[in-house]
Amino acid sequence: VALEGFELRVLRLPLVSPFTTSFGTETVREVIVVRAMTADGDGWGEIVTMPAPLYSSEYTRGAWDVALRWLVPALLDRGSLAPQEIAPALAPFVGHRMVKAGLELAVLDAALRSEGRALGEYLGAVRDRVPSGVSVGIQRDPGALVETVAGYLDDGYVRIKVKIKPGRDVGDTAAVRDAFGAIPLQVDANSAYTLADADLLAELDRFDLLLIEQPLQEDDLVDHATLARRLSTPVCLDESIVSVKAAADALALGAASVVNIKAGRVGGYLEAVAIHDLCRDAGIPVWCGGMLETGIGRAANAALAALPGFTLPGDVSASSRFYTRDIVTEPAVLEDGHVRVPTGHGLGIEIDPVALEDFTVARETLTR
Ligand code: OSB
Ligand code: MG
Repeated sequence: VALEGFELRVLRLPLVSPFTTSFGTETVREVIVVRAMTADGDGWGEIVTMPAPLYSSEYTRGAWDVALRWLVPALLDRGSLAPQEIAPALAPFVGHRMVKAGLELAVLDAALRSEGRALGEYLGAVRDRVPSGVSVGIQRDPGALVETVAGYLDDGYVRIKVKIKPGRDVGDTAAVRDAFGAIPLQVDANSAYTLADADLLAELDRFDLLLIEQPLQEDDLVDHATLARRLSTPVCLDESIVSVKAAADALALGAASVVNIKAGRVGGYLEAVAIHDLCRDAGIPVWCGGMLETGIGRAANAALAALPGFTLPGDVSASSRFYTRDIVTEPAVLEDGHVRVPTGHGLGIEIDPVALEDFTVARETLTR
């Protein structure tokens, strides 16, 4: 596609309720929305950084700076690029994968719209809807957690993921298991533990969890392998899987028996497909993670999660899980515990221009 410019906006979308993890609490989703302007029309993407570098080293102000100072100019210098040429064009710049993913998605959307193709079909989707899991933040106490989970089960979510941290792990998990019996249940520690906590984490084995997600640090691959041998609960990696190379290393070491795939974390939807392919060949189940996406990234995640290797329900929830008002005209909804894979051209979404404007707090445009 012939690139004419990129418009970047910082949006602030209020959350329906605070979202607390082991690394912090969010009450507003601050996110960067990308509009790729091409000779064949616009495309939309989303840079899923958070305001502070707590989940990963990336953060919104840094993403904004590196996008406008380096990555967008590099793409505009090239002039015309196919979607699969975006990642190679940006490869000289180290890291900043969420920024690369957001820019690539915007160009992908523009290219596929102009070709009249849907993202799902392009990526290799084999389903028209995907099972929907929900990520539940740390609540005031285990009783409040049970109440919150009950609401999501009522909504129809088919899998519950509970956020844990030291002091809020075994008790919270026990409360949910005791209240709801044999529901599909997993936990996510967001790197809150060390190998010294192995005995404590082994106490979770009695809850028959689908998996424990990212108990240790991003670069603790060997320690994750050691922990995995100690636990009967399958170890799933999120933060550690930053590329197809990192995924291959993790599998070779025995550091993960399940992989969470997030396009933002790995530098784009095309890299995400490569990780899917690697894991599928290795017999490792994968599922689609989330970053509290707006309707833009949420549509793309549904398409990705429809690939054949995504054999576990993902964090692909309805827009209403996080937002009362989204920036797309038809936000993702929960139907019988599933989210539909969009079939319209590109991402299959239309931006609600009024909502987009209402949530915008900063804007910058670069043109050729
Ligand atoms: O670890 O999966 C995570 C949200 C922000 C940062 C990291 C994570 C999460 C979630 C929410 O768990 C997943 C979602 O978008 O539903
Ligand atoms: Mg996670």
